[in-house]
Amino acid sequence: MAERIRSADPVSQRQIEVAHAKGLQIVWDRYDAMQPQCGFGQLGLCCKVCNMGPCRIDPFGDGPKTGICGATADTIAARNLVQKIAVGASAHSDHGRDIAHALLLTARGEGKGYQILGRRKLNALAQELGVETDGRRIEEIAEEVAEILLAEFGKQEGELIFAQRAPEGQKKYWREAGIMPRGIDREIVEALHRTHIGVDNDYRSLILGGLKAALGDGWGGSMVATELSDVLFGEPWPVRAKINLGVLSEDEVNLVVHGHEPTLSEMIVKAAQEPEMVKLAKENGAKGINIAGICCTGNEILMRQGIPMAGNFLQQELAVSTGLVEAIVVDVQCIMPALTDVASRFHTKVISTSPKAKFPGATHIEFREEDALDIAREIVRTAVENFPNRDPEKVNKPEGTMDLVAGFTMENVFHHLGGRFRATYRPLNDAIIAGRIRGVAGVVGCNEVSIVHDSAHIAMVKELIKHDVLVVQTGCSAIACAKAGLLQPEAAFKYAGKGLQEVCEAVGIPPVLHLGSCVDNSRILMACVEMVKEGGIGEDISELPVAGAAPEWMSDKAISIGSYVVGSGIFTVFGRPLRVKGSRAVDEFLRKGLEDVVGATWEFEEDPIKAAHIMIEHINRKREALKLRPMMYAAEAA
Ligand code: SF4
Ligand code: MSK
Repeated sequence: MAERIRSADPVSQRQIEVAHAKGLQIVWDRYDAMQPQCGFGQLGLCCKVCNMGPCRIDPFGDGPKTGICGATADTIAARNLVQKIAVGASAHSDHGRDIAHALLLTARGEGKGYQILGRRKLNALAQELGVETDGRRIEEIAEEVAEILLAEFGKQEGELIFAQRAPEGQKKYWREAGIMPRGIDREIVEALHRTHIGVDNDYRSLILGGLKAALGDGWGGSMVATELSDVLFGEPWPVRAKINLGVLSEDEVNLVVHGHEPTLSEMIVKAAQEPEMVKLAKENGAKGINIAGICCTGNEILMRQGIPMAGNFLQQELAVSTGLVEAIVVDVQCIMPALTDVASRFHTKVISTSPKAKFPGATHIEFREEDALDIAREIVRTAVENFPNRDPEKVNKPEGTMDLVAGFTMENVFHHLGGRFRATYRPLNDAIIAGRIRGVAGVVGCNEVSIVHDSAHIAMVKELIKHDVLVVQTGCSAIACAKAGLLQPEAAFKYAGKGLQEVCEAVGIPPVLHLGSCVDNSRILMACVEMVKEGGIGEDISELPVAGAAPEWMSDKAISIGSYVVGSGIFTVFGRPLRVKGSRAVDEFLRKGLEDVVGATWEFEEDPIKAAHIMIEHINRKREALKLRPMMYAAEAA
């Protein structure tokens, strides 16, 4: 029987067929086996908050309209959503805490192998935080910066320091709605407390509580993660690299890093480059050591070092199914438990490293920042010594890679758009004002198995750039579009509208900019701050001609990101709807009611082309409100 098309990426589609030919059960098969999925769960109407339940509300027939305790569909749907926001915000924020901790140890000389490589960023942060720099060693400055930002997690009162970076208009919205985050952890705990039985039963109040926790992620946990990763590992700079399963090498040791935190992946790259390790690889019959990334830990080392990417979320099992992977090293988030099962069919070792994330069947080599480089060496050695166990009979080398440019940041886009002597967002704002660029869209988020892998990301982004919308990306969405060739300067001539093409050509950038990992969505917030500061296209973020989207989202982190992006005034379209459709009130509050509260709303649209046009219409309305000129090449673009 012919294989169903599961992926828009031909390399992945071929590998799915290879995996099936090998008799492997992978994510698409498990999805099929799970059908039909529970409609109550999909509508957000199943409650398991207390032990009198589970309760489920019947939205259509004569069944119960409240839970046993009397909770309505509105309460249950909102409570479920808030729990998801809290989980997503906690994941990002715990990541941010780990980076701050690694910086603190490094500053104190206790983080073996790390160096403070981002001096410019450190000095800028020191200035912002009021840390004295004159006559002080870089380690002293870094220690104080890390201590101040670590204290943001446990802060009980006041307002988050980085939230002060937002334009006054946004801060006014937050203060008036009572959702200005005080401390990163505090807001997550409070959001969860609200969802306990018999606490917050007003859907509006619940959702605002969720937004407060999410804002603590975007302007707190995630922003700390991004800023301090830049301090510790250096600020990214545009870099060319290769992407897709074809980066796995036939004659080298393939060590795949998967997860999210750069503290480990950076050290693995370092260890793999050491001459003794390369020598060991040769002694074991390999030509060298090939590190490749999956998901965001890959994005981190791609952005800073141009390390190749093997793929995104739905490609993790496919990478193992090549038979080429000596070790897949995982830390936290988005790692399928099924990996160990697929790996057991090959010589591949799954190496878990986080005390927070253990996997039955994996080899656990626990990571500690204090011994980071030694542990990374042990992991690389384990992979290298596994090379002779590779079974050529089981190897299917995937063909196909794509070139991309990654490594854009709020600061260096700034540099690129402004030119060396005009470091300013003026050229971007001017291009928007003049109607060369319609606006800017952030297209981010995961893969989701019910959607043909990567298809929605690629279709949406092509439609946006065709209509002169500059696209910024992070996470698995960036990986999807990179594999389709959209993250290289040449893509402007192939796919972009004429106005965007002119700007890309003048500045030398692709029409789609890779800004990094999931936590680096904070770079998108800061780019919006800079656009407001530069002037002429809105007094606060909610007035800018910008929009956000996550067409293939699936994780709780994506829900937290969507929440803080909407909460920060950016209209956002998700592909499949949030699980709130069982409550018309909650759905309408998210899609309309939030406009008055934070200046932006959500929309849900599964068709990526329709979704792109919803974003374009939104951007057009913002342009009209700002009385900007008509688009220069509107006729051609449309
Ligand atoms: Fe049922 Fe209420 Fe308990 Fe939820 S909190 S499980 S609706 S009794
Ligand atoms: S990895 S959260 S699948 S983007 Fe950041 Fe990708 Fe989504 Fe995980």
